[in-house]
This record gives sequence, structure tokens and C-alpha cells, in this order.
Amino acid sequence: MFFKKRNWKAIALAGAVTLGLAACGSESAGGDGTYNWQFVTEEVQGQVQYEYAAEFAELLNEKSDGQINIDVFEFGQLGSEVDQVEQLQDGIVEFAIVSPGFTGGMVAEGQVFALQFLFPDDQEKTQEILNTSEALHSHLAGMYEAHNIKPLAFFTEGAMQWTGSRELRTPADFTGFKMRTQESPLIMESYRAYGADPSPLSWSELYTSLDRGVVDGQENPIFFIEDASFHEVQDYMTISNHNNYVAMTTVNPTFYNELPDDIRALIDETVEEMQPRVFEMQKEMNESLLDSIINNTDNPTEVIELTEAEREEFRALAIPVRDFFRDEVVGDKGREMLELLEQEIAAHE
Ligand code: 6CS
Repeated sequence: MFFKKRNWKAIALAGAVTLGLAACGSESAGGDGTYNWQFVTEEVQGQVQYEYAAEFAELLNEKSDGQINIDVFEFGQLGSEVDQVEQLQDGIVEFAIVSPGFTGGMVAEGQVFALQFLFPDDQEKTQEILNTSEALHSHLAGMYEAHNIKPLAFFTEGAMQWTGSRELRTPADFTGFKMRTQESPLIMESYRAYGADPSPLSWSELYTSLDRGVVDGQENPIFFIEDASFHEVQDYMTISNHNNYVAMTTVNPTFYNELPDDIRALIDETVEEMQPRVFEMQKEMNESLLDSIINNTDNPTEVIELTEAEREEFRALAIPVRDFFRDEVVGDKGREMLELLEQEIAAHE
């Protein structure tokens, strides 16, 4: 794995921690009446997912008067994003933040979040849909549960932007562009629609791959671009707002269903309380870290803000990818889910 420098220590610990978990198994309820659980995230300290999980753990510990203890793991401690999903499915960890982009090969319908320009540009409206959508909380959640992953909440980590070793202003700029994507066939298809050459990679390898020119660019919310230092090895950042980065708070369903009602109720209450918290968290980080990229004179990054007319060119190419989703990626249930989601989105616009 090749993170930027500060994460090497976490990687070095990875083997030891993984072994430790495998040896102990997942002790859900201790003999002394305490609960000791594990929560794995795809991000590191200071980033949205990790800070969410740390606050979630603290809140549950307080609410339960110390009965519930949760160890939160940074990304890199328990393997790749895909390894982490397997650990959740196997009950090795109880909780995980999962990005649907890494489960596209398993729950094809979860790739709905890869459809660009689908959700409103207004982040608050988007979060409201993520909180209330029946398409997501009933239809899509059921599809994940069939794979032993129970989504408890969906949240945005912010609008995504492009960075590149060259300027990305029009679809023509993507011709032959080696675009790093997550492991999702639909994300890859979305970039093929722009003429790019998509290449799936874990983010642990992304900094070095951008630096060495293995890939030319990537998409992510601003806080993540800054905190992972991608801007240091990219000359351009395009404010495209072409999609949101959606993450899911998930739990192992067997573990969750077997909990006493009062403990499960505490989890549900905490999940709900975290929704406005994480929205504020991502908003604050995305806003302040944009300034940090703009003001970084040691590693200057040219920031290009697309006009509405320029975004329109991308939108026109992104819309037919919805047909690809309907016709090639999912079956009837997925089509029904997208139709309902589109209605819910239209009702918010
Ligand atoms: O680009 C990625 O793969 C990573 N981006 C974010 C915002 N969170 C974790 C994820 O793995």
C-alpha cells in the first residue's frame, strides 16, 4: 500500500491487528455485561468517516454509561476497502462505513450512486433524500441485507471534483485520460462515456500512482483531495460538482438482529443523531480545505470552476449512462428502485 507519508505507521501495524482480530473473533458481549465491538472505516484520522465513527463510539459509550465500547479502525489497519466489506459480512467487525463504489461487483444496484448529475446540486436537499428515501432505505437496503450487509444510514461526504495532470474543462479533455476509479463497473462506464480510460485502484495506491503518472487523475470531495495530498501531485482541480460522495453506515445484520431491544434502540438513536453531525462535519472540512488548496503556494494547483454551460456538456453524456444502468447492470428490482428514486429526487427539486 502506498499512502502519503504519515500513514506508514498504520500500515506497519496492519498485519498485527488483523491477526489479533482473527484470534479473538468478535466478542460482542463480554462476560461482565459489557459490549466490545469493532468499527472499521475507509478513511484515516481527521477525515469524515473516521471522525464520524469516533464520535459515534463516544456517543454510544456515554449513552450506555460505559457498557458499550467500540474500537475504531483507520483505513489501512485491516486491509483494503474490499477486505473490510468481507470482515463485516463475516462478523469479524460489527460496524463499517462502506462506499457503494467498492461493492459494485456484489450489489450491482448500489452503483446507482455512481450516476452523475442524478442528485440535486444542493447538498442539503441531497442529504434530505438520503435520509428519507424509500428507494434507498427499503429497496436498496434490502438488496445489501441479502449479502449480509445492513445499511443503517446514507450520508454525503460532499460534492466530488476532478483533479488532473492536465486541465479538465470539456469532455474532449477526457479523451484517453487515465482516470482512477473505485472498483465499480458503472463508475468506469461513466468515464468511458466521456472518452476516458478508467482504471480501478484502492485509494491507498492513489497518491503514488498520480505522482508516477500511472493514472492521470481522479474524483473525490475536496476534503479528501486535500487531506490525502492529491493536489500536491496534480496540477489542476476542476470544480465540477458532477456527483456526491455517498457513504453508508453499515452493520452486520446477524449481530444487529440478535442484540437486546434496548441496545439496538441506542444504536438506532445514535445513527440518527449522527446524520446532522456528519453533514456539518463534511461541510466545514470541504469549505476550509478548498482555501487550503488555493493558498498552497508550495504546490500550486490551478482551480477551474465549470460554468453551468460547461457542466451541461458533461450532463448530456452522463444521462445515457442511466439507460446502461437500467439495461445492462440491474434487473427489474433495480429498475423499480431507480424509478422511485428519480421520483423522490424530482419531488425535492
Ligand atoms: O477515493 C476513495 O476511494 C476514497 N474516498 C473517500 C472520500 N473516502 C474513502 C474512499 O476509499
